[in-house]
This record gives sequence, structure tokens and C-alpha cells, in this order.
Amino acid sequence: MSVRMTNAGPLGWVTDKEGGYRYQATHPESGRPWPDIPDSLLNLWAKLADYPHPPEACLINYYGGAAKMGLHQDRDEEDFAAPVISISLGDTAIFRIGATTRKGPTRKLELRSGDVIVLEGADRLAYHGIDRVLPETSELLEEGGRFNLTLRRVTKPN
Ligand SMILES: O=C(O)CCC(=O)C(=O)O
Ligand SMILES: [Mn+2]
Repeated sequence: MSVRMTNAGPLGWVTDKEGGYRYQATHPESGRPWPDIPDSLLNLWAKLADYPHPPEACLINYYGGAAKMGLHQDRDEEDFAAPVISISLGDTAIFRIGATTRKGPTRKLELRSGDVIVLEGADRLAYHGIDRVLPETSELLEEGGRFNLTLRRVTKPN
């Protein structure tokens, strides 16, 4: 994977050779809990999510150099009634979004710094990915590149 990742929140999305993709409460190398999701992001969720419970994971992706992300669905969560809310910061990305089947038609969207997208309803399980990041399109990050934050509800509340 060319994207660098970390997390905030009670659960983080991780992967390694032994365990594959999963959510867990601690960093797989340090064994320590993830830091809290900042209030500003919890407030954004409360405003935009048509869902009565807070997010449990904030996945933080950093795209440097030629980093990209292949077409995939976000489906490791238990409750697809909760949206995935994605925030873009830094250089502009070419985002691709399609249907709920891998072979469906796709379209491209430019995600600029500050853009927020909500994957909900029929789009919650839409295939999506990042074709590429356009260098030097934002001055937000001194080192360049792009951060993407995704807020996710992982468990189904009782
Ligand atoms: O970087 C993005 O805008 C998308 C990230 C994403 O789809 C993911 O982390 O699952
Ligand atoms: Mn995704």
C-alpha cells in the first residue's frame, strides 16, 4: 500500500501480514490506544451524519509522492446505516467513485483541500479510490502531499 496510515478514536483500522484488515483499539506495534478524535471532527459528524451515534474510528491517510488507492468498498464496519465522512486536506486528489459492483461505471471528482464528502444511503457501499494526487496544488502542508481523514462508525449500537 502506498498510503501511510494511522488512526484516532476508540478503534483504528489496521492491517498486517498476520491479521489482515481489522479494527482494533490499539496501535499494532506500540500496543497503545489511539488518541481521541478531535472535537471539531466529532462536531462535523454530528452536523452531517444522519445517524444518532458518534463515530468510533478516524482513519488518517497520508498521500506523499505517487501514493494512490485502488478501487475498493468500505465494508469492514457492522452498521452500513452509518455514513463514512471523508475530509480532504492539502493537495488536490483525483477521486474515483462508481457503483456497488466493481465493474459498474465510475466517474472522477477533484477533491480539494477542505472538501468533505459523505458516503451514505445507496453510496455507502460504492466502490471508490484515489487515482492520484496533483502535486503543488495546495499550500496547506509545508511538505506537500495530502491528508484524508475518514470518520466511521464501526460497531452496531444495541
Ligand atoms: O483518500 C481518500 O479520499 C479516500 C480514502 C479511502 O477511501 C479509505 O481510506 O478507505
Ligand atoms: Mn474507502
